[in-house]
Amino acid sequence: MTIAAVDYDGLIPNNVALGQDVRVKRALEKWHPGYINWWNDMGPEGFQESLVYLRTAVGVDPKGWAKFDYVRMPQYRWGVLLAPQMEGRKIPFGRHKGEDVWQEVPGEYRAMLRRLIVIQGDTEPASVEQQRHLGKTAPSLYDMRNLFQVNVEEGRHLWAMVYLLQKYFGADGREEAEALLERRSGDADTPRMLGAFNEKTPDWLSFFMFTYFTDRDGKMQLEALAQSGFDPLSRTCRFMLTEEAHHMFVGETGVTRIIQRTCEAMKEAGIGDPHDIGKVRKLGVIDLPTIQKKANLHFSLTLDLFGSEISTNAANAFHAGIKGRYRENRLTDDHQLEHDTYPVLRLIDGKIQNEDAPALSALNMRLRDDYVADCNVGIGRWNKVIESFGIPFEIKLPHVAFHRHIGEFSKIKADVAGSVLADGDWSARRRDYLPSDEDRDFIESLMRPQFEPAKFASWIAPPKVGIDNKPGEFEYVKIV
Ligand code: BYC
Repeated sequence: MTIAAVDYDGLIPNNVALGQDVRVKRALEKWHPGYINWWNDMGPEGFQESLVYLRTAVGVDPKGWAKFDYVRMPQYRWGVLLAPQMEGRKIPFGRHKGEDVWQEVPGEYRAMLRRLIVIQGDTEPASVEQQRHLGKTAPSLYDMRNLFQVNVEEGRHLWAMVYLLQKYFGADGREEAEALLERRSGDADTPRMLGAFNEKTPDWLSFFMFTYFTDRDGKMQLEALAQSGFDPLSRTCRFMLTEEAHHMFVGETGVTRIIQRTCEAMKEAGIGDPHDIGKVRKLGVIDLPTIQKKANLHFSLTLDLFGSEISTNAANAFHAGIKGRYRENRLTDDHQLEHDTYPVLRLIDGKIQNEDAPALSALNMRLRDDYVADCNVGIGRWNKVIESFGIPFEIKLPHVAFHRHIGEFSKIKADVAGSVLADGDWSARRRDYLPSDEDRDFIESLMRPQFEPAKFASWIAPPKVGIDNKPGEFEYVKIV
């Protein structure tokens, strides 16, 4: 394995020898102003002149790939970075299993690959658009910096996909790269491609839930694409995963700190009943039942991102060697799955039941199962905090049939335990499961900025450690 040095001399930092690839270099340089215009129009609102203590990728060696420094966001060095090429890598699954990986796009899989890369690319700017208003209500400079770090890295992930489109898909790729800058999250005429990326992220609890749940879909999908027989895609996704880990850290620790603060305030005030919402809210913290409702919302919206439980697209992509399973290389079956089955939760005669389906068709379901297991790990940690205060409350993931818009359960209404409800019952109980207008208004009322170093809004505890081991009073953003 050789680690190519990153070239920082040109407009676009890269480790793909862009200097010797005049066609792609020109295409990316031509795309660059449109990207900066998009960032200025749709990236974080305000703070563009502020100095933000950001990490920038300067290499792809897992032992030391980033450096930290104050940067104005529009001057961030968005670059094209691929994980090192692995000598002799073979296609790990599907009908081409064991053949050499492809360094060029196989003609027969061109459309399929392009579609997957475009969908992946579309989510990156979408999330920046969704989060663009949050800077002005940041609960601390530490959190503001983390938001902007996530935003610039999502921008870099867009660059990663655009590089693949420009390099390997000719004129179609250039058109798709332009279209990625034209769609807008939530726009009635030109929305982003996947449902969850057109939802609002109106407050910081939503932001942390989004980075916990939705960025975790990013992790699962990138892990599946990192297995790809198309080696440039695999290498690109492998490096994106390195950055993605921080985004989920922001989500998990953000929610932990909110829970921590709520529990502390309840204890100080001698409130033992977590359902005494009125009293808890008077303390200026977010009650645990509302945190649960936000988790219900973001988890269910994110489940939709896995597509239908039974999917020919997923079967074809696996069979072709284009998109694998979560950590395919650690699985011990034949990696072809032509004779296997997988249990799929389906709606049969109005009841939710498991049914064995051909394993190839059930790959979205399988990835979703891996995702749910991964979500539960951090939730266990949230519950440990609540337990340590002796408060009788447990955050739980809702049933996978709850509040779905894609797939098997989009036709029914189910409660959080997975019982099928009549439409009238759903309308009556919806506010017990999902944030109501009053819940949203309450959370919004707390979203007041706290921009003094070392200070935090009333509803969130400080982090245990600073970014880059900086001390508590460190000024993560110098606001201009
Ligand atoms: N909304 O066979 P089906 C991330 C469409 S997140 C709207 O059931 P398939 C990030 C589907 O396109 C990770 N449409 O599903 C996180 C298809 O349409 P066509 C993003 C949907 O194709 C946070 C039709 O329904 N990456 O990185 O097996 C911040 C039938 O589809 C939806 C990827 O998703 C939906 N939710 O699987 C920043 C990886 N679901 O083609 C970033 C690439 C399905 O028939 N994408 N449809 O017109 C894929 O692997 C697959 O496209 C999907 C869907 C998993 C999304």
